Parts: sequence; structure tokens; C-alpha cells
Amino acid sequence: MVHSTAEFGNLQRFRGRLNRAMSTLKALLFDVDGTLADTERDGHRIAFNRAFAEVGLDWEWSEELYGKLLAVTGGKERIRYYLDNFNTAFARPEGLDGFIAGLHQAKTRHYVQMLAEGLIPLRHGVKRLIGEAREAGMRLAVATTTTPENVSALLENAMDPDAVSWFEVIAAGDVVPAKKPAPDIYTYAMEKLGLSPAECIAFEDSHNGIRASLGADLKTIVAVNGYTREDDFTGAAIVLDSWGEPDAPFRVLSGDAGDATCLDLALVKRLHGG
Ligand code: XBP
Ligand code: MG
Repeated sequence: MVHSTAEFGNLQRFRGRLNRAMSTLKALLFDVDGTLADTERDGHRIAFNRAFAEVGLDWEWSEELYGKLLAVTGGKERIRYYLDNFNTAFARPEGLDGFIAGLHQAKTRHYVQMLAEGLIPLRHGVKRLIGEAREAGMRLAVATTTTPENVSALLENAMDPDAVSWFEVIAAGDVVPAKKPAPDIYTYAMEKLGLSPAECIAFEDSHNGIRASLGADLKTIVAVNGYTREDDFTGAAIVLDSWGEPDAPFRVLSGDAGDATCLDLALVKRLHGG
């Protein structure tokens, strides 16, 4: 008999653990920005600034300001957040939605161009882990807030010309109306895969990201980056400072990696528990 909300919560968590213990891991679900690559400070931020300059705006998003703007996911949503909170004096044009959408299109063009020039590499360990997962027949998907073109451009340029085809589902951008921290993009990706949360695991780098993945009932492995080091990752299966490579071990910030020194499939499976 369940007596209180706390006990009900405990029971739900116990059920989740039991489901996972009975479910084999079938798919890895990857966030993109900050997770597959360190895209924000020297990628998206620069592309936004180039777009602003292109249309004659004197806006300049510094590294520090951009850290604050990352509170909101999604480029269009971030521009609006900037205007509402950091540039309230800006004389807004009529049809603000269209103005923001146009600006964001220009930003996407600049960002994709930067990827094509090979300016944004993958994080250490990503290629190795994905290669290992593919060899083991693990299914792969992306669940991200960013624009679909950005994902294909990153995968093609930084991972492999064929890498887009390695991912069964690329859930990205406006395909769901509520972006992270809402769980919708993860739920959407799992629906497309035809899998339950207990059969999947998520990879994230930020507080908003893990709120989305945990909200979708997914076990989540975190590797922080410069902007997210101080984020709250309560509920993560493990928090690492990087994915690690055999010759460049990760540091465990919280959780238990056993003897592992880089994130390999064996550790992913152990953290999943199935
Ligand atoms: C990623 C984001 C994205 C990018 C910009 O969040 O916040 O908005 O900064 O991408 P997450 P777009 O890693 O949690 O998915 O400009 O294409 O929206
Ligand atoms: Mg991210």
C-alpha cells in the first residue's frame, strides 16, 4: 500500500530500475551541441554574430553574455530571450517573428559554412564510441534542439561523409513545438525508433539537456563542457569531464566508472543496467 507522494515517487523509480534491469540496451540517443562537439562558444556564437553584422545590427554576443543566453535552447528562442532581457531598448521591427526567422536563417548559413570549413571538430571519444556501437549493432539516434541542417553538416564534415545514414532517427529543431528542457524531442525520437525509455540511453552535456532526457525517463550519461561545468546534473548515471580516449582519460565528476578510463560500450551498458 502506497501512503504518500514520496513513497509513490520511490515506487515509480523502483519500477523504472526494474524495467531497465529487464531490458537490453538497444539504442544510444545523442544530444548534439556540447555533446558530439563543442559547438557553442566558437561555433553558434560566432555564427550569430556574423548574421547580426551581415544585416547591419551592432549586436555582439560576447563569450560571457552567450553563457547567459544559453539558459534558453533554440536559436530563434535565444534571439527573442536576448531582446526581452538584454537589449530591451532595441526598436523592434513590425513582424518580429519574421525578422527573427530571417536572422536565424542567416545564422544557420554562417554556421553550416563554418562546419564545411572543418572549423568544428567532434569531442574526443565520440567517433570511437559511435564506431564501437555500430560494430555491436546498437541503434543510433539524435535528439537535439538545433536546426536539422546543422546536424547533417556536423556529421558529414566532422564524423564521416556517410555518418548521417548511421543514425536511424535525427530528431531536431522545430519538429516538436516545445524544445529542451521539455522531454518532447526524446519522446519523439523513441517513438520513431519504436523503443521504450528502458531500451535506450541518452548522452547530454547541459542542465536543460538532462532535464529533457530525465523527463523522458531516460538514463543519462553526461560529459560537461566549459559552459556547463557548474550545471546541476542531479539524476545523471554519471558525470564526466569528457568522453575520454585511451590516451586521454576522462575525469569522473560524479558517479562510478569502475576501472574504465574512457567511455566505451561496456561502461555505457553497465551504466544503463541492462
Ligand atoms: C542546443 C541549443 C541550440 C544551439 C543553436 O541545445 O541550444 O539552440 O545553440 O541551434 P541542446 P539553432 O544541445 O540542449 O539541444 O540556432 O539551430 O537553434
Ligand atoms: Mg547540448
